Formats: sequence, C-alpha cells, structure tokens
Amino acid sequence: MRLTQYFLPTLKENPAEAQIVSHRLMLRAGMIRQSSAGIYSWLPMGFKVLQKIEQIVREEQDAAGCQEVLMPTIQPAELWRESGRYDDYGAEMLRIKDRHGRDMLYGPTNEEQITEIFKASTKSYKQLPKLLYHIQWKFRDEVRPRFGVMRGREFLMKDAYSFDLDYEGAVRAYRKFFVAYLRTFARMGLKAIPMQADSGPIGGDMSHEFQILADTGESRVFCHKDFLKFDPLQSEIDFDADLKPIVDKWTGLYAAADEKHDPAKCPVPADQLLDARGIEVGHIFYFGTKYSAPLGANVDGPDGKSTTVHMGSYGIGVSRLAGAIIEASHDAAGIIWPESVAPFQVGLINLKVGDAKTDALSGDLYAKLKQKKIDVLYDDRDERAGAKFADMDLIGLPWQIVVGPRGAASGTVEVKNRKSGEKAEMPLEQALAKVAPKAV
Ligand code: 5CA
Repeated sequence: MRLTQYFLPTLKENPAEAQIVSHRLMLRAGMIRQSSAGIYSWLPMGFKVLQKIEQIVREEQDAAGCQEVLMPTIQPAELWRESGRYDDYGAEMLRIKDRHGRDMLYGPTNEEQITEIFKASTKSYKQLPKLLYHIQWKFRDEVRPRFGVMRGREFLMKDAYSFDLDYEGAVRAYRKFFVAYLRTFARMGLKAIPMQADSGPIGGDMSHEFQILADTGESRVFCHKDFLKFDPLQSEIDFDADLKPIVDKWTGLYAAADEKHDPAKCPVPADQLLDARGIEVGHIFYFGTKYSAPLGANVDGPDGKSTTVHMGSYGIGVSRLAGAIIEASHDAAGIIWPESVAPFQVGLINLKVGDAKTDALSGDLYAKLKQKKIDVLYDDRDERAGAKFADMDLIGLPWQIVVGPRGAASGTVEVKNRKSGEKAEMPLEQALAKVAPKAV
C-alpha cells in the first residue's frame, strides 16, 4: 500500500479526551474514530488489526473443535423473558421496539439465542457434545464507557457456547476453551493469566477470567511470579486428549483479582508474588442448566429419559484486545505491534521522493516485497525525514526499511527493528531476507 493513497488520518497532538496510552495511540495512529460515547468506527489500519486478532481467535477456536456460526445483533425480548434475564439485565441492555410494537434488544451476549437454536434441532445425547461460537458486535450501555475500545458500549466479542450431556462432559469442554485461550493470547504476544472469577450476570459456579498484565489495567491482580515462565505455545495440543494436566498446571499456581485476594490467606511468599494491574481479555463460565432448564433444552439420554443439557459460555473481547495489545506493547514513540497482529509487516520509507535513485530502489523493494506477499506500507510522501520517521514509529510496524540517497548510490538500505530499535545497513537482498525470513 502506498501511503499517498492510504486513508491514515494520523494526529500530531495528543487528543485531550484520551486518558490511557492505547486510546491515545489508536486515535493518533488513525486506527479508530469515535462516533458517540463508547462507539467507534474502525479506520483501515485499525480494521486490519481487528481482523488479524479475529483470525487468530478463529483459528484457535476451530482447532479446539468449535464451529463458527453468526447470530444476529438484534434479538427478540421473548427469549430473554424465558430465561428471566430481560428484567434482570437492567439499564445496560439497549431495548428497542420494532414498528409492530414488539420488544427487541441489541444483544449484550447470546446464551438465550444459541440455546434456542440448539434446542430446535438437537434431540438425542448422540448429537452431543456441541461447541459453537460466533464473532459479533455486542451492545452494553455501560455506565462509564472509557479508555477507547477497552470499555466500549458497542464492542466485538467472540462468544462460544458448549452443550454437553452431563457435568463431566461440560468440564471437558471448559478445559478445551481454557487451553485454546492460553494459546490465543500467547499468539498475540500477550501473557494472559487465568484467575478464578465471579460469574456476574452470566451466572454459574465455575469461572475464570484471563487477565493480561499491563500498568494501566482496570483491576489490580496478584499472581505467582512463575506464571511468567510458562509458555503455552511450547507444544502442540491434541484437543481430544485429556487436557486436565495442562489446566492443573495453570490453576495450580496462585492468581487472584483484587476482590478475591486476601493478603492474610495468600499462600505465596511476598518475594514470589507479583502485585500488578490486569486487563481482562477473556472470561469463561460453566453454568450447568441455568439457561437450558428455563428454555427447555433437553435431549434423550442413553437411558431414554429426557435430560437437561449442561452449558458453558466463553468470551473473548476481540475489540478490547486491540487496545490491550497496545497497552502491553508500546514506547514513548508509539505502538510496537507483535508480528502476528501487525497491520503491515514492513514500513518502507523513501527519504527523498523525486530523486531518481531512491525512487527506483524504493520502487524495486516495494515490488519485491509485494511479490513475496509481505504486507508493506510504502511511505512515498514528499515529507521531511523527521516526520516520516515519527509517523512510522507511531504506527509501530515490526520492520522499517529506509531508503536514502547515500545508500541508494551503493545499493544499500537501512533496516530497523521497531521493537529492539536495532538498525543495520545492508544490501537490498539481505534486507528482504531479514524482514521476511520465511517468505518464498
Ligand atoms: N457470555 C459471556 C461469555 S461468552 C460474556 O458475555 N462474558 S463477559 O461479559 O465476560 O464478556 C466477555 C469479554 O468481552 C470480556 O472478558 C471482555 O474482554 C470483553 N468485554 C466485556 N465488556 C466489554 C466492553 N464494554 N468493551 C469491550 N470489551 C468488553
């Protein structure tokens, strides 16, 4: 993509309304634009990141055996009356009437909707277990929408639902999501720590929230320092195998959010306890028959008797993750994207647009990168070098290749790694190999 053609409305100044760094940087890097309180448009670069996050979430859900569906954003109130949540949910739920005066709502979550879909077609235990998910916009009329996309009113969530014949089956499903979540966040370069949690309005008696550590996190969290040594991507996972050992390893160490932490009862010695702030990026729940019973989701069991299915639900804050990743990975100059979610892998800077040699070398590199299917943003603007460097650091692409008149004369370019800050002069072919070692 040529920057002269790209829609990237960056800001020079810090926007006054942004209280935390990810919100500031997302606005400054032209990723999002506020529409109204807690509701955002995603501009090309922000949308690209959102789609990359979504794709990692999707791949890990699929790997765990979960099947993707797409449910509507607008739901009928009847379903929520059946579960009893229509009144319970309170002012956070956006209620709408259609032209016939029917009560509708903009879904804050989809337990009722998915249970209705499941129940319409599943009659026998032989059709179980089933794991279904979708990635869809939600609306919650939060009292205090803030921190940009981190606590929005409209936000993108991956929500998955499991259906099993009994408690044991539901625990197996719960573990699949638990492990898939560890992998999902690790692939985004995040250290996510599962913590026992309250289940809030979703209900249920087994629940973990996944918190990533970042100074600006909304909640204070406490956990054993050894968590930082764990690597969920170390080995391949067979999701059909018994996942209890992995879950036991991750739940065996102490971790608790503030409201669950009692210093007097904490089993971890002070020198091994991490006292940090966290951002909740995922939350999983087992709630048994809380929805299946009132909505009548029953199947015939092996003994021929009608049995109410056991359910769980499993959420990931997809749009929140865009902000959370920035909170966890930035410096004074801007964003530092992990490669897996970066909007482009390479930023190519032509330092002297109009100079025949730098234009030719930059154009050649641009073509070669595209040929290798490397996503590249080519800064072909006629701007000062300082402004170009500042913008490129702000948007935080993993690699920068700088083509200047001096290097162009000898056929060399400068390659900079955004994260380490390391810079080196090298010939063009070597630069290509450096920024895209795996490319064909
Ligand atoms: N039905 C369950 C799981 S499918 C559920 O709704 N869980 S939740 O309420 O915990 O939300 C799941 C995830 O969505 C949270 O962990 C958080 O990462 C994200 N999330 C929740 N509220 C917001 C919000 N207002 N803005 C952005 N992300 C949010």
